[in-house]
Amino acid sequence: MASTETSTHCPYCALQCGMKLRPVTDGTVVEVVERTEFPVNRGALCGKGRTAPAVLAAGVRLTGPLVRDEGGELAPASWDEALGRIADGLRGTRAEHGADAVGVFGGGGLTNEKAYALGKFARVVLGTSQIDYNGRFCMSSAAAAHQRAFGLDRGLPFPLEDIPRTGCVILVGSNLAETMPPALRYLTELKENGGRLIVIDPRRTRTAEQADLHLAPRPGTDLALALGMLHLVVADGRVDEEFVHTRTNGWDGARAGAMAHWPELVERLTGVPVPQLREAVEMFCGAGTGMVLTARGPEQQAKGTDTVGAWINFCLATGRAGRPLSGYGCLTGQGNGQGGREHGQKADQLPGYRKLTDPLARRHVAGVWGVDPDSLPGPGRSAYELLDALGRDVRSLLVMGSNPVVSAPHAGHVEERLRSLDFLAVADVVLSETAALADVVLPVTQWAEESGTTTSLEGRVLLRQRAVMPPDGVRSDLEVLEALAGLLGHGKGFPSDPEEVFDELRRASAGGPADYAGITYARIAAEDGVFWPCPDEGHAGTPRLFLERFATDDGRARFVPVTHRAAAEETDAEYPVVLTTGRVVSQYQSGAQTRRVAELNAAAPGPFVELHPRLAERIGVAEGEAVAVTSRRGRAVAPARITVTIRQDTVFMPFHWPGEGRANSLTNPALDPVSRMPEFKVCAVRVEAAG
Ligand SMILES: Nc1nc2c(c(=O)[nH]1)N[C@H]1C(S)=C(S)[C@@H](COP(=O)(O)OP(=O)(O)OC[C@H]3O[C@@H](n4cnc5c(=O)[nH]c(N)nc54)[C@H](O)[C@@H]3O)O[C@H]1N2
Ligand SMILES: Nc1nc2c(c(=O)[nH]1)N[C@H]1C(S)=C(S)[C@@H](COP(=O)(O)OP(=O)(O)OC[C@H]3O[C@@H](n4cnc5c(=O)[nH]c(N)nc54)[C@H](O)[C@@H]3O)O[C@H]1N2
Ligand code: SF4
Ligand SMILES: [Mo]
Repeated sequence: MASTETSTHCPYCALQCGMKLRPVTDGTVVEVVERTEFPVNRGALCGKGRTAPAVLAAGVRLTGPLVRDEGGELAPASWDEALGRIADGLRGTRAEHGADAVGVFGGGGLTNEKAYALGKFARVVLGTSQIDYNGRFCMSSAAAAHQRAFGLDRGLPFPLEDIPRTGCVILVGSNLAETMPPALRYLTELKENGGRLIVIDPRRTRTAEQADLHLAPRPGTDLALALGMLHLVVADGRVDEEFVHTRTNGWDGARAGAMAHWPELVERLTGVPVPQLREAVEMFCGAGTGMVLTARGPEQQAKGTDTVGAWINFCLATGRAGRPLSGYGCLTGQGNGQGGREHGQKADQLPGYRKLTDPLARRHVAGVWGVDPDSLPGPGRSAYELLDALGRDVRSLLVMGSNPVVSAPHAGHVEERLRSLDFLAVADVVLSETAALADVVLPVTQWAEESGTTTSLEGRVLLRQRAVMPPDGVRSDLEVLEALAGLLGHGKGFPSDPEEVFDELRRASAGGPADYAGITYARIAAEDGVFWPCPDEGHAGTPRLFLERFATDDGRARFVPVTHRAAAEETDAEYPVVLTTGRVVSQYQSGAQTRRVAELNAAAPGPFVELHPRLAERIGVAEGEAVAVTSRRGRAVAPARITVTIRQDTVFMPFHWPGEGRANSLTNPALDPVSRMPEFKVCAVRVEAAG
């Protein structure tokens, strides 16, 4: 039956595991079949990928538009009525309050084609500067640090297959074993090859259990930790002077920053003993090659950009960058987290990773779009700032691919802002908590029902292919944008065929930092994906960046001088415990999709508060009893999960659930000054027995 199997990729995370889909007739729409020949995951999938078809079922997903009726209830409506209401809503706001009173909120799960079309729709049809997306909450700090140091942002500058062949990996705040299970193989192979693994995480996670050395800093102190390790590199004479001299600029400033962070101070700030710091430096520098990989732990902090910058400084000083089997990389998170930040749904950006403020970039993209460069708006607000402005400066909002009621920081406030809008439209595959607040909900097609490209954490552009026809009553995001553009006076320029959109994206990206000009659907299918930049069809693509030169004007990497600073909110007598947040293996993000899958709910049925036995004893709770967690912004209650694998001064909550156990009722929306990333990973709380 091979002819009926379609090769595609998982709808969830940035690993973008390859899979095949086979139509079935027993009520389920398709079943997942192993795609062993795809090199990244070789057929392996986590439970989320394996069960993804469950969300295609009619009883689970949206199958027709909903419009809020006079009684205030969401009721079934025709597509004409729903689209007409949206066009009226957006047009009305624009007429009354100006173009910038209309906002757009996108998602890093959207395909490249959708992200591109959404950015173009905002700038050309709505004429608004107010567009941003949930990727701002994801890897924006690493992206900003990449740009600063290397002149280019591609999460991993090398393919995953290089990891097992390096000498030592430092994994900072990544729980790969739960967030990208099939990728754990790369770390297992590293160790089989004699390589060493250091994991830095305040919790002894399933990932940390694999490590040769686990450092458990207090949340929010990674910047001090990285500086302390660089201090030891200098003090021990381990700087790669030759590399620093020939391939970098700015070492003196970075060196001075590190020298101010002597190990004893770092021990006091982080709680990591000096001997462990030394051991880590010796392990890393003792191996001939090495990589530092960060994920959300160090990045989702109000100093995330500087923290990643400190790790990049560490790599540059030790000569572990821009060379084979060495380098700094960020493990991007969402399905199209990489591509989603390249093609224009970000507030300051045009396709091809061009800058909205660059006159040449504006002229090029305006040329492809057939508009006057001066008609393109300037940069808008970042994601949290946009959500915070709702109901005030921004009065109508279109959401495509995000569920901020659950996933945004200070979510109680964000929910209130969403409710205060004059008009809210949400395109989603399910009735998410955000969609439930909308005036109009549009049901859209899902990954198995449409084609499109995503760019994985490796910078590998991949093709998802349609395996089944969508149910009647459901339209694709591209069809939605085409129809809305038409109603708003732009009958041309918004094709709904993904390949046609991709061909335009290729032209718009041509010559830009993320150049897709040479990538075609046919090539991707034939070659297991193509790594950007790929400027022409004769170009092989670029799996490895920076080996000869960095992407700066003079080809040299830039050290950035950084110094440690406190978290935006430190603990005190009233809020004496640190809260950090993150993920569990069986739920995805806001849970909008995975909370609708029985097998996943059985494995991860609800929120919890992870805490150390000493803390549990102090507040008088036993395993499974309700714990109330209170911050300056709100309160959440969830059962205790008591474990010695977490620091005594820290509690952890996953953020996948709405309602009483919503972790984001508590989190602090303090923003990084460069990336505008909120501080999801550290705030001060009080914990008590709730019984
Ligand atoms: N199962 C599952 N997989 C996913 C997702 C999902 O929702 N569920 N989401 C995808 C997406 S979009 C993303 S962004 C990735 C995220 O992937 P990860 O970054 O691996 O996930 P997190 O659980 O957010 O955070 C990782 C670790 O950071 C640690 N941490 C907390 N605070 C700190 C700190 O201050 N410093 C350090 N060093 N570590 C800290 C936490 O204890 C946690 O173990 O996962 C992707 N994969
Ligand atoms: N406390 C805390 N909060 C966090 C984090 C954390 O670590 N701690 N992590 C942050 C991170 S890294 C991220 S990435 C965000 C993610 O947070 P969200 O943006 O809420 O992510 P999802 O749950 O993936 O939301 C995607 C929504 O779009 C829908 N959807 C899926 N595919 C499509 C599509 O193709 N088209 C359309 N129109 N809709 C689609 C889904 O059903 C879902 O409702 O959460 C952030 N929030
Ligand atoms: S690891 Fe990520 S891409 Fe792979 S199956 Fe799981 S969710 Fe899907
Ligand atoms: Mo993410």
